[in-house]
Amino acid sequence: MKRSFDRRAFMHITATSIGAGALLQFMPFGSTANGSTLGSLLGRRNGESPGPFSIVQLSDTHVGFQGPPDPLGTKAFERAVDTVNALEQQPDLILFTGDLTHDSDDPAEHARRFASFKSIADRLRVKKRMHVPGEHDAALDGGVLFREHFGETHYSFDHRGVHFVALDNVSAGKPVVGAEQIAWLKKDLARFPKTAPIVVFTHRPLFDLKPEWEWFTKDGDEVMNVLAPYDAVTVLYGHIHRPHHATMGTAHNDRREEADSVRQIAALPQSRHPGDRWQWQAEHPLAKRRRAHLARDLRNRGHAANDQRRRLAVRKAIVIIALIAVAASVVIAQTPSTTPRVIEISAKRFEFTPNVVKLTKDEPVTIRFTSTDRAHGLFVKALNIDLDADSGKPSEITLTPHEAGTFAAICDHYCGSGHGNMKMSFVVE
Ligand SMILES: [Cu+2]
Repeated sequence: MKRSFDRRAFMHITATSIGAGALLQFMPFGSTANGSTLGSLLGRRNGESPGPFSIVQLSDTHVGFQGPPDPLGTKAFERAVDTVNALEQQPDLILFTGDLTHDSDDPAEHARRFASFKSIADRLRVKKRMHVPGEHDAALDGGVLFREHFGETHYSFDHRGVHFVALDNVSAGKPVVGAEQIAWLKKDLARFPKTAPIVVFTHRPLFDLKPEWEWFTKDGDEVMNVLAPYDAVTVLYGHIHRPHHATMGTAHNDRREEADSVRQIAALPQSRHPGDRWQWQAEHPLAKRRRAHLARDLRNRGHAANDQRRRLAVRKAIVIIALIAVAASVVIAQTPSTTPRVIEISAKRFEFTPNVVKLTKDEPVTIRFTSTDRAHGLFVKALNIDLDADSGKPSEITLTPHEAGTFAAICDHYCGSGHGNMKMSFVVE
């Protein structure tokens, strides 16, 4: 018999900053009729009855990084361990959302940093600890050292009736989850009813928080589409340090980071007013995807969404996509067939040459991207530039910018500890 459940009946999650990270409290509403029915169903499936519990999320400990502007280094992590150990009610489990270690070009030194992370973490009273890698742990060696210490980079497990999913969006070297892992996720979730509470934890945000700072996951939309049919999904992530951090990639040990990322979850519903949505959508054609995505994201965080409004929003998004497609084809049809100007951009650790490129509005141009040392990326979401180059392997794209402005470009292929500052800009006039 098919039953319909109140989507909010089962699980309520509250997040509190504990200075060192975030304390998340899960409260099943077993006392309501719907809540207890779902609770016993999940209990049968998982062999474990749901009950109230708490977890702690810690992130970006960057063990091995020491020096200005972060003189505390691993001491900050040691303090976090003390803070969690001092909690009167110890959490059931601790989730680490990546960048456990700071990378080193010397694999032996990086291995020592993993060992050091482990010995500090072992002082935690909570023994059930789960990890996902950050780009500093796994982007340079494809996750080899991480696997040696913690096992697979993506996996799932159940705890007290909640299904936890660890996703890896770093070890490909780029901010992607990848088709193989998405197929695994689909299969993993297929055995659960749509009402099952799910917690996904990963390093980078799965939505476009700030793509120009690499605060996003390229195929995050595809992941969200897999999660969208489920009614109670929470996504936890690390990676971002603070909302207005200008020198991302350096002040790594600020433990407030986690609380900030959780607070963003709490703050996001403000954007749900239809007025905000439309303003946002009008800002740039590419924002339509981001907006449709955010609606799903919010819904997945357990906020009740009005079904009708949601359907309407989806229809609007489809209409906008269709209109853009038509407009684009008209532009293509009218563009005279001239050979576009070619602009060469060369990359090496950790700079682009040139680092400012001027483009003319409505003039087609070919960007040819080369590297003189190792794999790098050139990524500007607003201009649709997404190129990769390795030594001796250039790539190119021809495009026509239709909007004036300055657009920041990043290297989105993790290339070492100076990677976070590897930027350039395109000025369209
Ligand atoms: Cu690079």
